[in-house]
Amino acid sequence: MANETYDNVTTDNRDGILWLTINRPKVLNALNAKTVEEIGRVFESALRDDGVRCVIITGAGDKAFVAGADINELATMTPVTGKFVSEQGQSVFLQIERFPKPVIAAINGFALGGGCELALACHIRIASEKAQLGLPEVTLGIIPGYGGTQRMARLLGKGKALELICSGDRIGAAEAEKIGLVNRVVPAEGLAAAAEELGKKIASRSPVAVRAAIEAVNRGGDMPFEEGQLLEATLFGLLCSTEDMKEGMAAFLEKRPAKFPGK
Ligand code: CO8
Repeated sequence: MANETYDNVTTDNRDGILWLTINRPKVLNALNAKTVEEIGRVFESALRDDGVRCVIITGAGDKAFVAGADINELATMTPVTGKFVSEQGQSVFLQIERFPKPVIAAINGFALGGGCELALACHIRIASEKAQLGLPEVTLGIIPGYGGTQRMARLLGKGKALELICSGDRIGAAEAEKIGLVNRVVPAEGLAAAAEELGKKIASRSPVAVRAAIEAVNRGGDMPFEEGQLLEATLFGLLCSTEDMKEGMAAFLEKRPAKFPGK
């Protein structure tokens, strides 16, 4: 991670919590193709880095998480480049969703279009009370292209997703929490601490168990129920062979905190 250089994002590993900040504040952190490519590289590098236990994604400045794909770039797209750029983003966002360590979106402001889709790809979303979320693509004559039609419908149900996607409406943090689009809303000044506290808590749990939980929920959710249950049982069985399982059980029985080796 130390050798990587990025133009449009910054990274900062604080005690195993990797902060990934989308850093194009002049355009409210809009995602151009280069930024999406850099996000992908950060995750590739974080995957191999044992010093990273959790990733928190946020936006630079106090106004926006990410205000969408970069409309300057979108405006020049042809059918061929549009499909390519959409697929490139979909593959990076899938990399985030399938990341084996927890990924938290700390939504510090506008999370619109591709920005809302980026938050949807994260495992957990915490929003500042100043956040505004939405998928306004239809106001531009397009639809979400970074997995938003699929993830929003799976998270909120078809009816609510179609209302938001087809109206293009922005909603505030409180409404987003009410419908389940974000897990929790906190005061703006407490957002970083809340995200970090949750990240640290998850990082203190068994890494192999957390990894299996993410896989069971994500992959299982895309399977018929019985196959999802089979995946769950198989992962459960696998965990019974781990040092983490032995340590977790022993620590409970010995009435001490567990120290998971992550194996
Ligand atoms: N792209 C490029 N520039 C942007 C974007 C964006 N998404 N959002 C804001 N900016 C720029 C503005 O143009 C402005 O630039 P300048 O200072 O040079 O005029 C600067 O950021 C500040 O923005 P505003 O002055 O507009 O700030 P306001 O506080 O008045 O408004 C809003 C903030 C409401 C967020 C407003 O900027 C806005 O509506 N932005 C666009 C939101 C949007 O429509 N996002 C969806 C884009 S489409 C998309 O994300 C598709 C994703 C899938 C793509 C898949 C295939 C590639």
